[in-house]
Parts: sequence; structure tokens; C-alpha cells
Amino acid sequence: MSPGVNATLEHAEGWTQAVQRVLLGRHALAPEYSASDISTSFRANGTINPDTAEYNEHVRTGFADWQLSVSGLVEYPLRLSLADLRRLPSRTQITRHDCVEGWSCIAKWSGARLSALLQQAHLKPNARYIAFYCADSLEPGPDDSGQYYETIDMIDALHPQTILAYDMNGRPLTVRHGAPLRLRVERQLGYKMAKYVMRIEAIESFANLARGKGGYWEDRGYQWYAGI
Ligand SMILES: Nc1nc2c(c(=O)[nH]1)N[C@H]1C(S)=C(S)[C@@H](COP(=O)(O)O)O[C@H]1N2
Ligand SMILES: [Mo]
Repeated sequence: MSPGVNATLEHAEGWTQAVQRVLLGRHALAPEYSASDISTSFRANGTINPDTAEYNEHVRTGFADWQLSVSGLVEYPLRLSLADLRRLPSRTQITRHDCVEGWSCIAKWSGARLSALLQQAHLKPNARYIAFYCADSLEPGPDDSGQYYETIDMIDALHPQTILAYDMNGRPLTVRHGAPLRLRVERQLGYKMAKYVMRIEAIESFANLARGKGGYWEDRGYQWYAGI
């Protein structure tokens, strides 16, 4: 083999390894911990109560009439009660939550596997992201309402540890931590873990949501892929 061809092959191999590392890295499991590692108190951050009339009414009635709406690029739009969500295939995991502000806490999360929910809704082929719309609003801007939202791609949406959590440490989520439902996307930073999820949508692009960067904090300069 001529040195030139050899160099090209080596180069190609290096490239393949780099790509594989990236892809495997995206599919790898986040570390899980044991019950004794669970933080005795778990910090709450960002919104700790959406405090809108509609949300407060759901709190008052124990979310009995609440439903998660699933729409967008799906064959079967869904409306799921908490009981429906609890009947979906679930996962329980003890993981570490890392906030970009520099603190971490460990908790046990249980929830519906997002992959199972999406299987039921049947994604259309052009669905590339899942958007999560929350009950709370923070600082509005001139061109957006300030509603908290997040987006993830299909690698994360279908990842086995990506769940819509309804329980934290074996109890229904409290208002502080996102009742009745929050996202856990364990290989990313805390701001991706949308609390108070009311509606999810399969979309092809997030360019037209709010300021177009794929999330409330992304619209204010944080990275869209917040890998830990
Ligand atoms: N709806 C909503 N989700 C949110 C936030 C928020 O303000 N509103 N803050 C994010 C940030 S920055 C973090 S660190 C975590 C905090 O979750 P916790 O309150 O359960 O600790 O929620 C994330 N999800
Ligand atoms: Mo955070």
C-alpha cells in the first residue's frame, strides 16, 4: 500500500472512531446511584410555583381533571390523564441533577418512558424534535411571552432514561419540583428538565418557537445541547 493510501485510511479510521464516540456517547446511560446517595434535601430552582389561576385550580383538585396533550407530527394525537401516564411502561432511576449554576442533588425519579408515549402517538417521519410547553412564565421579552419551554432531539427522546416523571423519591411530584409532570433527560443539565409540562409536540424544527433557539434559557444564551 502506498504511504498516501495508508494515510488516507488512517485518517478515515480516526474519523470513524470520532463519530462512533460521539454517537455512542449520546446513547450511553447516565450514571445511576443507590438509595443511600439520595440527597436529604433537594434544592428547587427557577419557578417553584406557576401560580396561575388554571394551575392553582389543578393543585386544588389534585390534578384530577388535568391532561397532558400530545400533538404535532404524530398520527394519533393523545390526551393523557395522570392515571393514563401511570399505565404506560415506566422507569425508576436514581440520578444526579446538575444545575448550570454549580449545584447538584441526587433523587429517585419514576415516570412514563417518553419512548413508550411516542410509540403510542406514532411519530410521523418528519418529526425531529419533541417540544415541552410548561405552565409557568419567567421574564417575557419583546418578542416572546417568557413561557418556559424546552426541546430535545430524537436520540434523547427515545433514550431509555428519558422519562416524564410523576414521582420523586417515591411520592407524587410536589409543586416546587414540577407537579404534576416533569421531564428527566439525564445526560443534560438541569435547565433541560422542564417542570410543569402541560403539552408536548413533535416538530420538525424549533426555529419558529419563541426566539428560535429551542428553549427558554437557550433563547437567553445557554447552549441547546447541555451535555454533562
Ligand atoms: N417549567 C420550568 N422548568 C424548569 C425551570 C423553570 O424555571 N421552569 N428551571 C430549570 C432549572 S434551571 C433547573 S436547575 C431545574 C430545577 O429543578 P428543581 O426545582 O426540581 O430543582 O428545573 C428546570 N426546569
Ligand atoms: Mo438550573
